[in-house]
Amino acid sequence: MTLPLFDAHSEPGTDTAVVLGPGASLLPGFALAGEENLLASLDSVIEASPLRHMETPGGHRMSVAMTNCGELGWVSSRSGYRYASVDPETGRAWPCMPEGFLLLAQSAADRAGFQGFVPNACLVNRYEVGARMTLHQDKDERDFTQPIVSVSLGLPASFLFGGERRSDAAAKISLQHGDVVVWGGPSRLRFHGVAPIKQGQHTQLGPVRYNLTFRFVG
Ligand code: MD3
Ligand code: FE
Repeated sequence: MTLPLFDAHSEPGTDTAVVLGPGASLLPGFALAGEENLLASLDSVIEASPLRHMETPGGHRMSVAMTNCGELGWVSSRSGYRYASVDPETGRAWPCMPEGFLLLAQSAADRAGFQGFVPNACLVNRYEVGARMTLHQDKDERDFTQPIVSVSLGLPASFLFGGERRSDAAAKISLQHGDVVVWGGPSRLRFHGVAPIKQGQHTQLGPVRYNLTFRFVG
C-alpha cells in the first residue's frame, strides 16, 4: 500500500510535519534551507573517510556504499555489525560531525518533539541506481529512547515502513531530496528498508541517492 501523503496541489511547506506513525514524523523539505552547506559538508566527510561497500556477516557485498562521521561509525564485516571509533579503511578516527549536520539533526528532532537529541554517530549511505536495503531493525545502539533522524538527498526513494515483526506488512513512503524523517518512540524498532532506487538524474547529485542517519549510540 502506498500512503498518499499529499498531492501536487497541497504539498506541505518546510514547516509542516506529517505523522507516519506513533513517534515517526516526516518533515518534507526540512533540509533544503541549509542545502548548500549540507552538500559541501557531505563532500568533505567523504573525502576524509571514503565511501565503501562493506561486507555482510554472511559474506555478501552490500549494494549501498557507506561511510560515517562523528565519534562512532557503524561498520559491517565478516565478524558482524558494530560501532567503532576508528575507520577500518583509513585507520584514523572518523571525520568530526560537521556543525551543520548536528544542528540540522537537532532542530529536526526538536520539531518532532524529541528535545535534547545529541547524536554521536552519522551513517552516510550512498545508493546508486538499483541499490536497495532489505528490511531490518536498527538495534546496534544501546539507547532506544533516542530517535534516529534521517535525511534524504538526491534521487527519490520508496521507503518501506514495516511493523514490529519482519513478516508484518510494510507501507511505502516516497522520500524526496531534502526530506527529513524522525523515527522515535514506538516506531524506533520497526522494520524498515529501501526499495531498489529507480533510474534518474538529480540536478546537483547526479544518478545517486544519499541518506544520512543520525544516531545516539549510547
Ligand atoms: C524506521 N537507512 O541506515 S533511513 C539505515 O534510506 C537505514 O538509507 C535507510 O535504514 C536509508 O539503517 C532508511 C530511515 C530510517 C532509519 C531508522 C529507522 C527509518 C527507520 C528506525 C526505525 C524505524
Ligand atoms: Fe535502518
